[in-house]
Amino acid sequence: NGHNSLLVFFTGLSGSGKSTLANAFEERLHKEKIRTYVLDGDNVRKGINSNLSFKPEDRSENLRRIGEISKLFIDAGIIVLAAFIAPYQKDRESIKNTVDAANYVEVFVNTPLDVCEERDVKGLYAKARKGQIKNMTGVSAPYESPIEPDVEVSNENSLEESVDIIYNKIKNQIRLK
Ligand code: GGZ
Repeated sequence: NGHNSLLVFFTGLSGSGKSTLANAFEERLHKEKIRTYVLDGDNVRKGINSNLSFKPEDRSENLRRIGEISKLFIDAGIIVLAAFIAPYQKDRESIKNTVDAANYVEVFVNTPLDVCEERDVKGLYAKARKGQIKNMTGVSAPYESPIEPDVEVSNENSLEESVDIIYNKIKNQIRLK
């Protein structure tokens, strides 16, 4: 009856909808009685990673720790849903190696910058444009789009559609074992 544990890693710009999607996907898994844990900026950057900034080296260290934390949850039989910008391909690859490629599903939340910037939920883009925040992804720091994501969704998909797309992608992985 056990299921394979996994890391479903949501990458995309600030405001792309990663956390919203991770939380909606979690609800879907709970309906199937699957145990999950959501990792995002709210519980990781405010806690264990509160000493880290948005410089490239600190983003890498943020993501290294997220990979190691995910590995522990996977060992405990839990499906991890992680929502982080993760702008560098090399950091995403490191995470994939840490948890093992077989346990890693990459979801590219490909909402364009202009849409994210239009939303600007936290006002960060406006501040970045005025030079009040440095290293803002998409404005003054890079975002390297995933080369071969396992799943790609965007603002053109409804939340329900996106959840279905991801669920269809992983359903075989979580039922076999
Ligand atoms: C990008 C920033 C920045 C800068 C603060 N650049 O939309 P949010 O607010 O709630 O989520 C973003 C979060 C990004 O943290 P991550 O840990 O996901 O980034 S990374 O994977 O690159 O380490 C955003 C907020 O932090 N935020 N300053 N300069 N996002």
